[in-house]
Amino acid sequence: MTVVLKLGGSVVTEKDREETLDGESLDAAATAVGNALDGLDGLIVVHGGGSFGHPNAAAYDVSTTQGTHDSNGVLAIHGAMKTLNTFVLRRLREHDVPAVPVHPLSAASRDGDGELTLPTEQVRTLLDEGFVPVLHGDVIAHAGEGVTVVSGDELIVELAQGVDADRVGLCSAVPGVLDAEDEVIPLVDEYDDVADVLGASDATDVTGGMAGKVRALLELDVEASIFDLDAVGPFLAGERVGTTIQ
Ligand code: IP8
Repeated sequence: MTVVLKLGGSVVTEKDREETLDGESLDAAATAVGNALDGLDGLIVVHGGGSFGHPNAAAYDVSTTQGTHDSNGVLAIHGAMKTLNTFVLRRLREHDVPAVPVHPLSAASRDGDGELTLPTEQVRTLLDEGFVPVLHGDVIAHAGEGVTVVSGDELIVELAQGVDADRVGLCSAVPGVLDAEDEVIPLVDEYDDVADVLGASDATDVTGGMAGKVRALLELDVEASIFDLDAVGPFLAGERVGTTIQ
């Protein structure tokens, strides 16, 4: 079983305090990954930007569609994401996960229509060789725009297709897609059914919050799940948790 797991930026960072790690949550996620690894054929981890990527992207007015040609902006956003990636790698490696970094800026691009291309041969080979590739939201070359943001949510869609993943999981700050009474909606198969309850994100988020996640996951051929930190272990063990998107 090959799994793509995204650790949301709001899980692994303090979303309201700039460039601050949520070390406890990251450690809990890394522990769950370390415990589950033997039961999987392959695992790719992707993490979001949280308080590292999003404030820097906002400072340079960069989103997934609005770009910049300012190399200072490229380095500020990419540098913050690399710093966060180093923290994530370190925690995973402390739990005996053979995690290695793959930086989207060096691999992915968008054409003039904003269409994303992410080569996945290197990720597939890393998986085959027993590594756990760890990617992250980033800035990438974008024809006509300079660079724009690529979100972790976009990456998991490309990766799941590129490596033919069996399951996709997205660990967020909430236990799933919530209805008006804050109850988890177990299954979403139509965006319009949940459009009303998908509100705005509570902190600077240049890539679309929960609505963007649901839209991205609905594009997938494989089943995807949205859940919170407590469910990472059960998800990796094969259980149905949180909201299933199909
Ligand atoms: O948190 C965004 O990734 P996301 C990354 O997965 C940047 O949307 C650079 C803001």
